[in-house]
Amino acid sequence: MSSLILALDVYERERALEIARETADYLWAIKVNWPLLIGSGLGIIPELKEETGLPVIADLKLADIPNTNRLIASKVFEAGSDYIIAHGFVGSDSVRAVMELGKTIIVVEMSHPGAREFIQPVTDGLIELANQLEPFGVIAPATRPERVSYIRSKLKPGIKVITPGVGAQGGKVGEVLKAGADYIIVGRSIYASDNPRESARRIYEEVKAWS
Ligand code: BMP
Repeated sequence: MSSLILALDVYERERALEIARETADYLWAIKVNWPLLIGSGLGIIPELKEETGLPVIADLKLADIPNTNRLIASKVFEAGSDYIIAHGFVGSDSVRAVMELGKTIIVVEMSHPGAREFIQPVTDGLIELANQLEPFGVIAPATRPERVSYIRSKLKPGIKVITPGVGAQGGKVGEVLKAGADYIIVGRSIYASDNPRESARRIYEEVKAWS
């Protein structure tokens, strides 16, 4: 089974469906974020599932009070999303509101440089939150493999480590898998390349070689 997740950050429905179709053979799941949801609407979720047969992760990075998180997550799970990504820093009640409705991934540390300012100092608390709530998985930064190892070492074994930041942000497949990542998220290096299918295939082969 593939461990590659495509971050399908395009606006247009047709383009999203075409890229999904071309790359599906090499993917474990497709991640949809605000660009695609704003550009194409929630209806893109069941369309992607029907087109590819793959799970869909809605990367909403929910960060609201429990009631609002619940109002949003219920519609997105109803639309067919298999997983929702939520922020942990808003507290366990807000995350629990999402987890009660479906499989959830908690952000414990982000991949961009600015994550060092506020998120990294609270990563330990977010790991503790994840260990207490036992979500499907957590987000950890492929751009900092040493942090992926650290997060993996502190997390309960069953919780998956899902790592964005490979490719365009500088993260390397081999390093992040060696550090303990279960899944790799790749966006621009696939969807913005001249040949998304070939780019997905190459990354898939690299993941396979390191797994
Ligand atoms: P790209 O490979 O083009 O950099 O895309 C990465 C994807 O993962 C984007 O959808 C981004 O919003 C998401 N992401 C990230 O890059 N870093 C994080 O810490 C968390 C994310 O969800």
